[in-house]
Amino acid sequence: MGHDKFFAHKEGVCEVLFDRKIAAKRQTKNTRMKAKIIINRGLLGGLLVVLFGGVAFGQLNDKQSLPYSFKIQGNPIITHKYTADPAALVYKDKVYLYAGHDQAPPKQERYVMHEWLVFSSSDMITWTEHPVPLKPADFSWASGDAWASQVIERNGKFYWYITASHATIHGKAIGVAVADNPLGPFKDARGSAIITNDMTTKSTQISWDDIDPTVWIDDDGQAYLFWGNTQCYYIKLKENMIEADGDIQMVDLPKFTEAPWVHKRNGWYYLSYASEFPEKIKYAMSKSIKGPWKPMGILNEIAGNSNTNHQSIINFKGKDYFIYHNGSINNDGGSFRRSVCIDRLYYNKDGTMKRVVMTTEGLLGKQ
Ligand code: FUB
Repeated sequence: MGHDKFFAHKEGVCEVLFDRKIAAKRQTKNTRMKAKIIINRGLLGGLLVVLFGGVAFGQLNDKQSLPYSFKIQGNPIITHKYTADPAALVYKDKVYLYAGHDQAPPKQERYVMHEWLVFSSSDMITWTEHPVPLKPADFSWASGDAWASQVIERNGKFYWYITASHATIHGKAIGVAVADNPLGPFKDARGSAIITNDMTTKSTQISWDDIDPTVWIDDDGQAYLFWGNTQCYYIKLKENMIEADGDIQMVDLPKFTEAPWVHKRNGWYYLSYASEFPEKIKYAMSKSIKGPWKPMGILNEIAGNSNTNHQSIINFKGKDYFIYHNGSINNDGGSFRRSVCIDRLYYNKDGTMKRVVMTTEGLLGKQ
């Protein structure tokens, strides 16, 4: 699948045709596979397993009163509502998982995302969903679309970099909210977007290239904001974390689609990102946050029943985790009703990352 089709998918009439084709194809494939498994194993009413992901039997309940605690049953980890674009923050002895809420009704093949969600856990097995911490409506300049985001802590404050549609400047934009607590309340830190579409007109004319922010604070205290779609960009942030410092730089990554995520381990910087379409996660490594980045290939294959794939990589209590989304919730899961999953991530001795094995059992499986 080329990028042209991806463009079409994001805006306009072709979007629906293109995605319906994929959805229909996958639906048929999944249905066939499910039937086979049932016949072969005689597991009527039992556990259904599909390639690349689990079919969850959780009770979808979008109106669950909050806070709400639950224990994962494998993958996806959240089954009472659809969640996408996971971004995890390790703070003190907890993981905070921020995600977009996929609210498209069944059969609607488009993103409907009016809010971001937050979940916390001390062991990655039992999670609590907290009251909705942030919505595009909390940004006076935004007109909607709670697309991918990331929260990062600095000096006891929590900065939440978000993607939303801009109300007056055509296209997607990046904003930042701030809070004294990882659970919020968060409020717009600037009253304006930090990056808008009119700032990035050189390498692409698309209006959704300013999405998917990820922030890294380097050892010398300099913070960097990376983002992009089809072109990966970065900019330095001032110490206040809410203003850009200097010009926008471009990162050269092969077949970059979106979803950059930066992390560091043992002196290596890692820039993982969604590539091609449907998306797989690739990554690049560097000895400097400014690059050059050496492409290292695929980290995670196409995630089941979802044409996007969006990752978050963390180390928590000494173990490494790959957090992503797929479209595996039965019956209506798909590219616009996605679900967050977690599997273990492993490194090789030379610092390269082993390809992720997506599992239905997730963290309940053999580790
Ligand atoms: O969820 C909306 C968009 O889809 C995100 O911003 C992208 O990363 C893709 O997952």
